Amino acid sequence: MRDLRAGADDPRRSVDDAPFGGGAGMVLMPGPLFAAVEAVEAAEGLPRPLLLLSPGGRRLDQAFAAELAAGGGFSLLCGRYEGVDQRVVDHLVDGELSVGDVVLAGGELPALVVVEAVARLLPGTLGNEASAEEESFAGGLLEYPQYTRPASFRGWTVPEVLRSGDHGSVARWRQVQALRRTLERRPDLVERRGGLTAEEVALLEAAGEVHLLAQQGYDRGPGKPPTSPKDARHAPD
Ligand code: 21W
Repeated sequence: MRDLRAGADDPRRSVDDAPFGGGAGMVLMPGPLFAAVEAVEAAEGLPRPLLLLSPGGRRLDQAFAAELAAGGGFSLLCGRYEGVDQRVVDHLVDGELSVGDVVLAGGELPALVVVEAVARLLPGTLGNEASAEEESFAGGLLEYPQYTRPASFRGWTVPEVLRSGDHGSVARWRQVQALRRTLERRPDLVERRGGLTAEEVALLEAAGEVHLLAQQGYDRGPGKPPTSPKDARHAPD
C-alpha cells in the first residue's frame, strides 16, 4: 500500500490533471505512479509482471489466471478516474488486463477479481484441491446442475437418476447436462475446445438431444469423425 500523494511534486499534492487536448475527466499523472512503483521496488522488490488494470487490456480468463498462478509472482496497478497517462502504460507496466466488457469506476475491484482467481489456484489454498480437479475434468464446459436435500422442495423434485445410486448413469447424465448447457449458452466454449467428439455426439443422441445437435450444426449422425459446428456450417457451401 502506497500513498500516491507521497509522489506528488506540487504544494497541492496533485496526482491527477485534465487531459492534454481537452475532454472530460481527469487522468492520473505519471510522476506519482512512477514514484509509488519505484518506492515499492526499492523497499521490498516488485514481482513482475506488473499489470495495469485497464478496460482496454487483455481480457482475463482462466488460462491467464493459471499462468499467473504458475509463475513467480506478479504485481497489479489500478487506475481511477478516466485512466492513467499513456507513459505509465508505455514505460512502467508490463501489460494491461481487463475483466470484461463493462465500464467500472476504477481498477480496484478488477484487481480483487484477479487476486481471487489466482489465489484459489495456488496449492493449499481454500481447501479446493478436489474442486480444482473436478473443474479440469469438466474440460472447458459449463457446469452440470447440482441438487442437495430435500429431494422434493415445494413440489420441485430432484432428477431421479441422481438418487439412483448408479454412478455410471449419474456421470453420463452430468456430462449430457454440461454439454447441453454449454451448447445452448456458450457454443463458443465448445468451439474453442475443438467441437464435440464422436463420443459426445453419441451421448447426446442417446439422451434424445437430436434437436439440439441439429440446431448447433452437429447433424452428421453417428460413426463420423469429431465434428464442429463450423465444419457443418461450411458443409452445404
Ligand atoms: C473506465 C477507466 C473508463 C477508463 C478517452 C480515452 C480496469 C476496468 C478498469 C475506467 C475509462 C477493467 C478515455 C473492465 C473496467 C478500470 C475505469 C475510459 C476514458 N477517454 N475491466 N480514454 N472494466 N475502469 N477512459 O472498467 O479502470 S480493469
